[in-house]
Amino acid sequence: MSTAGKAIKCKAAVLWGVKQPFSIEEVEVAPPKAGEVRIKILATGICRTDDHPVSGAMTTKFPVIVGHEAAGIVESIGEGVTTVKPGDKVIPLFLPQCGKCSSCINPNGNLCVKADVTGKGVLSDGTTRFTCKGKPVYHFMNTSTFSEYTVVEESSVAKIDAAAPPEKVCLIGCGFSTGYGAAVKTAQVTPGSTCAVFGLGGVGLSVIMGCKAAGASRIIGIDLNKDKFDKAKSVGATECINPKDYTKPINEVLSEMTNNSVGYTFEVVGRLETMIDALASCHMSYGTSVVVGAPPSSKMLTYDPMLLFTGRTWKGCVFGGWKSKDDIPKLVSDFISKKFDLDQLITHVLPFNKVKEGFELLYKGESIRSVLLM
Ligand code: COD
Ligand code: ZN
Ligand code: ZN
Repeated sequence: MSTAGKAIKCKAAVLWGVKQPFSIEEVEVAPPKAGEVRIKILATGICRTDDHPVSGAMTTKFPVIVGHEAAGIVESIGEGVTTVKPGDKVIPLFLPQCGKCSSCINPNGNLCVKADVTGKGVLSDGTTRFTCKGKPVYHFMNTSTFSEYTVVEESSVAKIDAAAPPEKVCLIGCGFSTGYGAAVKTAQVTPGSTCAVFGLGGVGLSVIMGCKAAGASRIIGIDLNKDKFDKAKSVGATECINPKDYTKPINEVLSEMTNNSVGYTFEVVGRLETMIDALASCHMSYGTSVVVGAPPSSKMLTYDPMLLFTGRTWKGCVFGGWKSKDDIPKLVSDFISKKFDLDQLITHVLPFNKVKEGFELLYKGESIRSVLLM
């Protein structure tokens, strides 16, 4: 029996407040309104940002359903939707692409105005599509994927190849693309170049994969935890160093190691100190440094402007610089044609009701990415 046009009752992980545990609840998911799409989620990854509403690092309205890195199938569409249809395999987009705002129109922009950066938690008409125990439940980052069904706007969903394995390509919805794009799209790493990647978590590993795909000859991984080195080398780092093993500043260490030829550096830690270290470590005249890690909120940094005056380029990017709706289908095709391997990033696969265990693995630093199967 078709569910189109009717509310669907299903399981979702609901957060009732800051520092509260995830609670698996029965929720009601309303049918999509005009311009909206209801998706049956098949697999969703756990990203650190999903913990921000729990810890209070990100302002959200409660109760809320988080989750923003997923793959699923379109269950039904609202009036006027043309870019997806029921049965299509899709990836929800935490960074929408409306196609009309100034970022979307410019070939080099991707931070669409429809992104929910302030945590409004509602769709365009100002309401939510979820209810639980008679209360409205808020959306998160336009996606809310920790639910068997979710409703998103058409600008927040991309159709992908029907053959794509959801339990792997869900990572293309956030972590993988953020790192990989920083190298291939934002920095545009050139063949034969030397790259240095600060921070070897899942996003840093994805940066390394991007540098490798772009043909870099040397990729130096940098982390305070040497346990991260083996994985970094297996995804493409040619060598790894720990700043704690040196007394000299890390930019001098890198310059000596490479005969002063580091073309590209990436900050994938999210700390002010490493942002400056990464900037200082790229070549003074032709180097480019990309800030990938989200900076701590309301912090300013001071740096020597001579670092820029001499010729360095300092850039940042959200979601790797990709235009989500256009580029995600291409990244999925690249995955299917084995341009990169996502298995290296997926350390744990758990059933959806083990969401708490998934977060425990993240807090203990035991996982790179955990994927929940619905
Ligand atoms: N020097 C070198 N390495 C360090 C240092 C340091 N001073 N301090 C910590 N590290 C290492 C840690 O040992 C760890 O290995 C790594 O840095 C960080 O890795 P993880 O596993 O904590 O985190 P990731 O890779 O999953 O994500 C880190 C980011 C900073 C990229 C992430 O938090 C972030 O800011 N993402 C981008 C923001 C964004 O795009 N958000 C939108 C949707 S999520
Ligand atoms: Zn994320
Ligand atoms: Zn837009």
